[in-house]
Amino acid sequence: MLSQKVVGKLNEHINLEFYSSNLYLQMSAWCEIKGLDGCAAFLRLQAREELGHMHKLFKYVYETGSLPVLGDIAAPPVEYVSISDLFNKVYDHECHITREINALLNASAKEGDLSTVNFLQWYVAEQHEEEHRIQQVLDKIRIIGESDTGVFFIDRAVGGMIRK
Ligand code: OFO
Repeated sequence: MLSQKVVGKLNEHINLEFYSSNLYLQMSAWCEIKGLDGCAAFLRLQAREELGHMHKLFKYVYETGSLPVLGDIAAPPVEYVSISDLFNKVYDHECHITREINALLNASAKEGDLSTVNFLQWYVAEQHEEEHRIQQVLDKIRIIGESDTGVFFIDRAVGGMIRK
């Protein structure tokens, strides 16, 4: 049984994961129309994973006898200046999500809700992995450079990072 406070925060986080999925799907469209199909595929997969994170939370809330509630989801931005601008925004967003997960975990611990603390450990590990993966993308962009040819090789490198 979850406290109302924890349920409210879990529901807020369900929406954030939904937003993350929409954000990355929208970013994939920007990449597609620029001919960056490797980056687009990387972001589409990321969008699917975020949807999975949302469903995992949704299931946890109803499995513990509470009602998951979907709220309004803001529209994501549609324009980016460059591929580095886009991936810097992915990185900033992931850092934001990490802070939110940490706050959620701390709030659950304060409520003495050890089941939710335990459940959220998976998200802590996932955030670590995602921040690292996006940092790797930013490293590749920095090393290769964003000349026209550079962007071609960045796209190939990012496409090659897709997890099978
Ligand atoms: Fe949902 O994994 Fe990052 O944001």
